[in-house]
Amino acid sequence: MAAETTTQNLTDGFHLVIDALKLNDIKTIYHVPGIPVTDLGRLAQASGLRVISFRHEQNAGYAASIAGYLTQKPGVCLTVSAPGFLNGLNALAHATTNCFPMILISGSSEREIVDLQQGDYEEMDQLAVAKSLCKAAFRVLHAQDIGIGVARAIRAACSGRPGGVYLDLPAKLLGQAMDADLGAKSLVKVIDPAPAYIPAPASITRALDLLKSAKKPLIILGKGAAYAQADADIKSLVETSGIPYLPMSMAKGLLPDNHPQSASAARSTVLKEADVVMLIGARLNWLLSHGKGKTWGAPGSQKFIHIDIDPKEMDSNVEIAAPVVGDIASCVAALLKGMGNSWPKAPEAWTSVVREKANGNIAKMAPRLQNNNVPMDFHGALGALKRIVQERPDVILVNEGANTLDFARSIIDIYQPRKRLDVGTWGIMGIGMGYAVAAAVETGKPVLAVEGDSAFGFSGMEIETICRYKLPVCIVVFNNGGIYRGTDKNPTGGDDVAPTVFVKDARYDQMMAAFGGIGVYATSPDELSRAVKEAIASGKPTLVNAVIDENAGTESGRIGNLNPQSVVGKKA
Ligand code: ADP
Ligand code: TPW
Ligand code: MG
Repeated sequence: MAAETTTQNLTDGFHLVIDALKLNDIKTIYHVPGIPVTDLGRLAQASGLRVISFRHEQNAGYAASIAGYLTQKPGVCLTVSAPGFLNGLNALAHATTNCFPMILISGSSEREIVDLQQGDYEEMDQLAVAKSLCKAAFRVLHAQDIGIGVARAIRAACSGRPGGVYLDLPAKLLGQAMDADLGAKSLVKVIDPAPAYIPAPASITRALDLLKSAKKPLIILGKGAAYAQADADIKSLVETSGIPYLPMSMAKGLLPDNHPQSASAARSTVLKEADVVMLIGARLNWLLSHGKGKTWGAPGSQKFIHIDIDPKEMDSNVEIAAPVVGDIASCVAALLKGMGNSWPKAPEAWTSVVREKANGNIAKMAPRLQNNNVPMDFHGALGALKRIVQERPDVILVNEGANTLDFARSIIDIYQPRKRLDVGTWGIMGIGMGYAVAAAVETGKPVLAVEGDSAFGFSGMEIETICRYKLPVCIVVFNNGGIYRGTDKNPTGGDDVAPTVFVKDARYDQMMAAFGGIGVYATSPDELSRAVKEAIASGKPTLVNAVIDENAGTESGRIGNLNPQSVVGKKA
């Protein structure tokens, strides 16, 4: 009897971690089980958290990272020690680079043994390894500190520029007991995890003065703007100003891509000719050619307004004439207020040039998107998918590959915010299935994952996860038999195929069938279209193997120029 009473009044590390997450409104854990966190996953599920169990931690981590982007709450990934931790670490670094809030929680071995390097099971000084790859890293040693540890992790992930946070939980901590009442009192509910960061009024005036002086203004929207969820105000800013805007890849859909002010189809013209460029949640990194060079106008001919929450981002690549440091919702609201009711529209002489250029390019492209060639080319296949997304703008598009990525980005219009998820700042392969799982889990919306055959291979095993959780995900593998193309030859004439080439006529659809999903083999845009429409309507896990002409792609898609060239031998 006495023993029972004692047990009832105790809690332990396992329960405190779960209670701390729940107290802070975390609903889902992306996970791979094993020592020492198997019971943590089980108990989390028993307590009502949704635990999505993956086949590889990298995919669980990518899922957590994009859950953070979609919800503004840290996505949580839970892994085992050393190897599981390292598998998850890639995604943690990715979250940090892309400014997504995420927490990687890994179990770890005993400190006493790790620190003396005595060879524990999966021994590694994980905290030390994680530190340089994330925004913050913490370790909790005592059960009574779990509440504070989780609170610090949440604050670090969400506040300021969002990013990845590592939380190290040694095995011994999880089993540590403490008084249940004291345990409950030790938990911390994080109040206002992402405090508003109000821009200085002078910075708003400076920005508006510069904007008003512009003859050829341009707005560039980045994924920070999409993350900020200030959708109505951003739309209003663009429309009130009448300024042409360019969405970065994941900012597509903040305003519908068929918006008359969209300059996507006139990208090279606007980047070269604009005289004032207002960046909203977009960095002047490689994706924007660092704001200089031949993509842009002559040095000194362009002035920049930069809206970002991180003051260190200002002047990172070029001089910023009007830095506006603050959170995007507050900054855009302040700009709108400053513009008032009689703000002059951007000069018609400029906007009409941009519109004509864009319309001309769109018209040029249109017939190619209608072709029904067999084998399919990128335009025929993507034309079919474009028409489907037009009918179903609620679909979330996940996209990776080289040609498959670049063509899909420019061909498939997006109509709603945060409906396009892709390779992000690093241009990485492998986000596909993790993103697809999290997008379905977090939003309940249908997901369409458009994947190069190489890209798909990085996370393809998670189609079992998609089938297991019966998620409304339709994957289209653009199967051109290799990386960029399926046609490279081994110049030595040896038995090995070229490094970029895969098995001919591979049947990715049969992989899906192996797990009880629907596999479809499609050779024409019509067949592709039928299969994807059915998948979206039914919500059943589906994989369409879309046979693409193996000659159709180009080296590295649109970024072939970044490949270094050998000065000695020419490529075969
Ligand atoms: P893209 O790749 O779309 O160009 P980036 O990832 O380069 O976008 O830039 C996103 C930027 O948005 C980062 O510099 C980040 O600091 C900023 N950011 C993210 N969230 C917010 C926010 N809520 N308010 C202001 N800036 C933000
Ligand atoms: C983690 C390098 C960039 S694009 C790509 C690779 C391997 C695959 C392109 O082939 P795919 O697309 O997907 O079949 P397509 O349509 O052109 O044929 N490892 C990581 N990230 C990157 N970016 C690479 C390797 C790469
Ligand atoms: Mg390919």
